[in-house]
Amino acid sequence: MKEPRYLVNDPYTADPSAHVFNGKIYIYPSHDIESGIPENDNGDHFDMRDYHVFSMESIDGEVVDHGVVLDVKNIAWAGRQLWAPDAAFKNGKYYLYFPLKDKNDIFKIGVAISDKPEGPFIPQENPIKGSYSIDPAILDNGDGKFYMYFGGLWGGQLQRYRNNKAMECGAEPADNEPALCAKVAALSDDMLEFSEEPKDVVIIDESGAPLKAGDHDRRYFEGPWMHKYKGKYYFSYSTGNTHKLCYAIGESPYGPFEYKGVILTPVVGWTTHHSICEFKGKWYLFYHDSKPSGGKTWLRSIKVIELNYNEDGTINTIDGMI
Ligand code: FUB
Repeated sequence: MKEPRYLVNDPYTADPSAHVFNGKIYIYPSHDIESGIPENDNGDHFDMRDYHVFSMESIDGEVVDHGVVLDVKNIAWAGRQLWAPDAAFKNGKYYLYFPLKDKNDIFKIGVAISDKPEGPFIPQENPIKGSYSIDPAILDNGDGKFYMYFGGLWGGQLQRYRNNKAMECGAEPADNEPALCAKVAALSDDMLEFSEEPKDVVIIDESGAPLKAGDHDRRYFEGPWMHKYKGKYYFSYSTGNTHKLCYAIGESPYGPFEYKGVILTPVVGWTTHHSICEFKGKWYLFYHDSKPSGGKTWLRSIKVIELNYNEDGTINTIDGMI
């Protein structure tokens, strides 16, 4: 697969989290809509209200839309904006994790449960205790343990927190200070809470120093993903205002992770958000761009392309414009 494939033409979709369940690929994306809200750095124009789930039996096969699987009006604690979700499977149940602003306009992370990968999903009454910011991504570590990676700057509100506590007035650190980090927390056995305080996902450079806040080409912004390849932990993410997908490699779910390079160069659109998934012996990058909507940053379309590794475990960079 040399060329990317757009997966869904209608509705607009973004932030595709792909997993293989029961031998099929399931995709859990955001559902973009035309909200009419002007574009701003707070992301108010991303005013999404529900989720669809999509599945496919082969990478070039039919993409099935399973319809609305969770609606904001059925979430008791909801304020607004259902952003990028992810899903996990454990002991016969499927869990959908989603960021949503509460009634005070503060992003928290919720969880909803289903017996089937395609939903529908029933939300819990309250968000996960101690959760904040956006973009949950779940690692099934294969040893019975599951970890959530999360966090996103600016509209995702991560800059408002230090040491898991909200601050009066949050901003990114000065350019020469360590960058803010994504967070990671192990999940409880029932998958419904954190079993520990979230920890920093530290990305270091080749000298072992944490990336600096001013290093906009490499520092973490949003959209975390974790996958394992040949026993190593690959943490990948968006650099936000420099519009790249980058990756860093570590020895454990907690890192630290050494910066290794760019997976995807900028796409048409502002946001870049992805997942990485192995299916039938090949690796794939799921991502989105705004080409089909003519560049409207809030109306995105999900795509897939094959991902290739080199012998040394580095990833070949993909051109975001193809
Ligand atoms: O889709 C809304 C937000 O845009 C996501 O949560 C971010 O990762 C960015 O893609």
